[in-house]
Amino acid sequence: MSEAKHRPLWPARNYASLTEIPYCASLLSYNEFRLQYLDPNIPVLIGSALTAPWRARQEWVAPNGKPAFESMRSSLCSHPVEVPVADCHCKDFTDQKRSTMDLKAFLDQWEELSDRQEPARLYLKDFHFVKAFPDYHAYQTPDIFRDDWMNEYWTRRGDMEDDYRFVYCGGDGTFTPFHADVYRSYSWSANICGVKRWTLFPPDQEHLFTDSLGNTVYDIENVDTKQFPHFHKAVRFTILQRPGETLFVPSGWWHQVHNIGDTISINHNWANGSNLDLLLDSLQSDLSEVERSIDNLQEMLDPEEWVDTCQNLLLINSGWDWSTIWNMCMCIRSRVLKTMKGQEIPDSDAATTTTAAAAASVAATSTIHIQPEKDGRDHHHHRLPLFDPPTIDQQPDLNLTLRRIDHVLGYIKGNEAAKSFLKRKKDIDADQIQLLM
Ligand SMILES: O=C(O)CCC(=O)C(=O)O
Ligand SMILES: [Fe+2]
Repeated sequence: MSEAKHRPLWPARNYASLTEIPYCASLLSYNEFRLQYLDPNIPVLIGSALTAPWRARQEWVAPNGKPAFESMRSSLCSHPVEVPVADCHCKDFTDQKRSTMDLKAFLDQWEELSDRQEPARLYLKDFHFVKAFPDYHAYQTPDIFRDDWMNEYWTRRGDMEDDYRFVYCGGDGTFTPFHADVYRSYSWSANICGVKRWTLFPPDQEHLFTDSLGNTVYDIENVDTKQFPHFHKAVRFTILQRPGETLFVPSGWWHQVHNIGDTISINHNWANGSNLDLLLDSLQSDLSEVERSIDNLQEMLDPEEWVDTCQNLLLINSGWDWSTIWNMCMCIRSRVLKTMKGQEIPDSDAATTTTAAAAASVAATSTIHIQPEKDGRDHHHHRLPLFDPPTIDQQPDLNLTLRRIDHVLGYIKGNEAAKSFLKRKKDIDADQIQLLM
């Protein structure tokens, strides 16, 4: 057999020799990005050329470098838009207290504070911008980040309950508490205006910032040394992200983010074959935590009820269960197989077709559909599809991708509880169930 078959599916990840977060002033090719940062799971800060053409960089920033409040109000606030906001002065378990408000009201109060040069407390975060403004085209997903299975999967599913494409807006002093991203996904974060100070911690240091009850540090600048006596030993890197710059945040790196001055950023959570093993670990460890927390119930439930109860809780607590990773893998597997057979070549030309046309072309070759426009109308010819599928040269070798996916499917097939759960799940295709036999 060919040597490729025996190559490890994931390269070793080793952070010991890293002395600072690399900065890349010029644009990176996909292969440079994959070999130097994505596969080794190392952060990189990329210069502002990457975002220079974006509409957001042109229309959301005033000549003085502050947010272009008036221009944003006029292009985004012609109708009420409810946005999520966090109160940075109010801790709520591991997060900040969340609520929602109207976008215009948010911009108005922000501008007032900014004019008075007062620190802010409300932070507009996790705003699903593409979902709210599908025709706006504030930015284009950079080529190096387009192999994105999470957003591809949720978009192809059509119900769009979940996507991971966000806008953040916060005044001076707003911050995001210490965390690692959901599912151990990657994130990329592009600063539109303002400066962010990031502190990043390489993986596998959780024991230094988790107490005996499982609580983790909330604010790295205010750590209770009695509760977390070893926190000071954790290796960390601090970096300033300036206007236009984009940070790649690797899988499983804990981080905290502070806004310096008025800041707007765009970010995606994303995942692909390069961190699929880490996603699987993360699901497994979230599940173990759920099982531990209710292990007193196990003897009262029959085995199927026990599995279903744990999966239900996992979905509520962590936003996913076995079917999420299974369905995502199947969705990407089907797209990859079609590409290999030459049936569906993802091409950046797709970006010039209408959403309805993109939906029809995907529907013709896939069992998973992109939903056409709700009103059924054909919306002009300059629309992007709701996600930017990677071209062949914006993803690793497709054979490697298939082997990675099959590794995860194989793991699930070997796990009796996972298998029995999936066989009972209604949203798994009957022919996919065959694969579980
Ligand atoms: O910009 C922020 O406040 C948080 C961003 C973040 O946590 C991320 O991109 O992963
Ligand atoms: Fe994050």
